[in-house]
Formats: sequence, structure tokens, C-alpha cells
Amino acid sequence: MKRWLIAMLAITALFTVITEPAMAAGKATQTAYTAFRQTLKLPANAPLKSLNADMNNDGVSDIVLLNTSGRVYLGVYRPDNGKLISLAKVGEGGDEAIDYHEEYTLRTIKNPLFKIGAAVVINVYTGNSAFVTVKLYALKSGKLVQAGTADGAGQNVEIADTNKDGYQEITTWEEYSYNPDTDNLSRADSIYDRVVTQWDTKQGKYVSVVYGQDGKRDDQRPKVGTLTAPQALTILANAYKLQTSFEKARSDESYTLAMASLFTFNYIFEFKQSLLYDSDGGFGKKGGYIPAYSISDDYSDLMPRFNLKQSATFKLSADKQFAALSQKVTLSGEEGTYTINAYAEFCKTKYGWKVNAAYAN
Ligand SMILES: [Ca+2]
Ligand SMILES: [Ca+2]
Repeated sequence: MKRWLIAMLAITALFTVITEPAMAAGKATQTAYTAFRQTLKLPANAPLKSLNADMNNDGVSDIVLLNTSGRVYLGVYRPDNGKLISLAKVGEGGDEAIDYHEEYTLRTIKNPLFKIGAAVVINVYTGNSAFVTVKLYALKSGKLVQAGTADGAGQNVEIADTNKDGYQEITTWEEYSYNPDTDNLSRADSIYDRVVTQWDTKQGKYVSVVYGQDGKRDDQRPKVGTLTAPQALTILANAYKLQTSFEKARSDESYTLAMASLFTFNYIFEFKQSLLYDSDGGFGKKGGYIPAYSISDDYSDLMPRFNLKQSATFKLSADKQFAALSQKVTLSGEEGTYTINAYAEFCKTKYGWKVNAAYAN
């Protein structure tokens, strides 16, 4: 009996949502829905997204409507009589193909100039990728205007007050790609940088700021200069020191974090492929990954040890984006000294110069 009642209540709730404005929401809302559908020549049952938001800052929430397929429009209607305040075209839309699909979400966004605006989140899914666009609208002198745009790869988007100033920012992610730091990585292994689209009070508009893997703003990074032979040798010495410090099993991600300032993401990816999984971390501790050279005589995944005190041959590429260093390194073994030919390749990234390859023969 009780279960039956709960089921009925659930069904009632469902119908309340489906029949949209219905009785309780009032005649003005019904008028606005009808006017919006008629203006756009939409079928009477065309699904709409709606908001109650005070777009014109007169203290009363207005009716905001959005259709979700074909040519997409955003409309703002008066709450007292359902009459149009302003209408703006959001997208061309078009017929959705089998491998192309758009999803719309409508919500409010606060902003110091317009106070309350509307954010239209458009998630686009194609056969093998997804991306997202957020279009921000506000009423300016009674007309709907596009106040900003944010774009991202994938489907994730966050609209939240990240810097606690009372106004929301839009966070999306973009692929850090097509550069020597990552160009060997597959899409599945891609690195994504965070993009925060925020209101810039000085410029009076939304600006998008990219944050790198180290959490720092790209537009505030010191410019990366050229590389010299002594600097290259110092990087190699630090890189070797780091690699030989990996003595305990650790997580996959911790290798990326530890290595990212000295090695390219390409190098780190390759290095991580070679790690062994140690289920108990050696002595009953938590499991993780460990380089073969830390537990055996297999040094194939350890870079050679360059010598800061010996001379090296160093060459920058013509475009100054790459550098190569080679060195005859004298080492002492059980049967006296011997020489190896060690090579390293560097590339310039937004984080600085990084080791992209290091090997010996
Ligand atoms: Ca209003
Ligand atoms: Ca904020």
C-alpha cells in the first residue's frame, strides 16, 4: 500500500515537470512559451529550457527561454504579461547527423556589470570527440547581447565562483598539444590545461586565462630564453639526480608531478611505460610503480650520467626551439676508466627547457 502511494507520488512529480508552465506558473509564463514557439515556428510540444532570472535588474524575475535544436534562440519575456523583452540567436544548429549531437543547458551567471546574465552551455558530441562552448548573454539597454564566450575540449565545464568575489567564472579544459612537449602522446594520454574565463573589470569584458600543469597562469609566465651548454648540463645533472632518487614504489601520477619540470611529457610517458608494478611496495607498504634500475642491474631506462666538468658538443636548432648535446663521458669501472658517448635532446616549452631524450652508446 505504502509503496503504491510512493509510486503514485513519483509519477505525479514526473508529470509536473513534463507539463512545464501548467497552472501554478501562471498565465504570463504560458503566454511567453506560446509566443516563443510561434516566433520560431516550433511545434507546440518542442522542448524548451527555462529560467526565472532578473535579467533587467528591476527586482522581478523575468522569464528566460531557450529552444534546444535547429536554429537556437534565447528569449527574455516579461513576468507580468509574458511579452517579449528581447530575443537573440544563439546558434545555427542544423540537422543533427548520426555522429553529431548537441546538448543545451541554461543557467544564470552573476557578473559585476550586468548583475544577472544567462549562460547557455552547448555540449557538442561528434563521432570521436566532444567539445563545449558556453555563451553568456545579458540585457544591455533592453537588448540581449552576447557578453562573453568560453570554449573547451571534452564535455567538462564548471560555472562556479572560484576566486570568491561573488561572481562566477567558467572553467573549461583545452588540450596542451601540437608542441614538442606532447607531440608523441595519443589523444588518450593527452595533457589538458585548465582555462578560466573570468570577468576583467579593467577591460570590461570576459577574458580567458590558461593555467598550466603547474597551476600557474600562462600569461604571467616569465618568457623562456635560449639555452646554453652549461644550462643544458645542469638540467641533465638535475634530471639524473631525480631519476636515481626513485627508490620506493610510488603512484603513476606522482612520477608525472615529480618529472614535469625537467622532462617533456613525451619522455615521462615513455619512462612510465617501462616502470614495474610492485604490488606490496617491497616491505609490506602500499604498492606502486618502480623503475627496473632501482631493484636490478637493468639500467636501460635510466638516462646516462653526464659530466658537468667535461666539455660537451652543444647545438641549438635554427628556430631555437630544440637543442642537442653530446658528450664523451669518462667513467670509472672495476677494470679502470672507460668512455661512453652520451646524447641528450632538449625542447623549449612554456615551462622552460626540458629533456626530451637522453641515451648513450
Ligand atoms: Ca526583471
Ligand atoms: Ca568569481
